[in-house]
Amino acid sequence: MRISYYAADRRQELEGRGDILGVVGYGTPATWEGRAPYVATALVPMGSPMYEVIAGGPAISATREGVHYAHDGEWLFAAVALGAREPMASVAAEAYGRILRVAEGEGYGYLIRAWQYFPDIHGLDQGLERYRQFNRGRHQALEGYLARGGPRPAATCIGAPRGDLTLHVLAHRAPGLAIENPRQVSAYRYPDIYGPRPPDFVRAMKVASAGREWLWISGTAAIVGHESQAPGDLEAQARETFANLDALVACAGLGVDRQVLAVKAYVRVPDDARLSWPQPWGTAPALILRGDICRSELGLEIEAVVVDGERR
Ligand code: 3EB
Repeated sequence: MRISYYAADRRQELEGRGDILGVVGYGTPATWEGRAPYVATALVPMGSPMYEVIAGGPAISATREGVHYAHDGEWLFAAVALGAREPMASVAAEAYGRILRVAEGEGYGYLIRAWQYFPDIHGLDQGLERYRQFNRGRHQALEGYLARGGPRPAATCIGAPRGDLTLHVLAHRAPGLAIENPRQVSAYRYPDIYGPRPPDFVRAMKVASAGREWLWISGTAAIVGHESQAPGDLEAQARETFANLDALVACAGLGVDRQVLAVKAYVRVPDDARLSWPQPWGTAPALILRGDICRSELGLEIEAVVVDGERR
């Protein structure tokens, strides 16, 4: 598995490759000529349009139930886009339902990582914030999977400026190991002051693959316990966010040879992109995107992939 960011003008070289499991576009065109599944998100990066490429072994691509997916015998990437104007709980349930049927049907029955973007995340839908409605629908769709012992994925959920709900996931043939953060209440145990259903995700997922340990870290913000920290103070939010990221890496028990492969940061206000980044986060390939963090008082969220460099 490889994760890389490419400037959008390198599109043609990417479209010809056969090892790509999924391509995620930020500020890029709606269409794609290659075989790999493609998600055109409505999120726009700082700077110029970019493609994120998740590559693996020789990939088989297909479409079912409107889900574009590809798999390489170990990993499956699957993506779906649905109009986001209907009740958000139904849209979320439909998106997760389709993705789960496809992943389980192809034999990749374990969700590792999910990304979900949709517009107007703080808007009201039947008297409840759309993000909270999303959590209701996600939970409904995941109930059977969780009852079968399926682990919640690591996840990111960000408000986009326009467009559809896009949900894309990585699933694996074997389950990952959930890593929670001792500084934070597990999100799936949040009290109901954050909505009738808690968000179904874990703070990070660890997976053994190609002789290495892979840590997929969820979107991570300035939350300690279950409470948002330092509303309105982005520098302080950044410090708490990096402390949360460091705590997750420490808990995951990766070796000293670990390496941050890729980072994505989401900032509510474009000017807030000029943060100072501590090591090891500051030197990794990074994409900074404009997006709405799902709690309106928070201005920053950061996700990452860290790999243990020692072959076992
Ligand atoms: C938080 O920790 C911040 O609903 O899937 C981060 C990552 C957040 C994923 C999700 C929400 C989600 O609660 C928000």
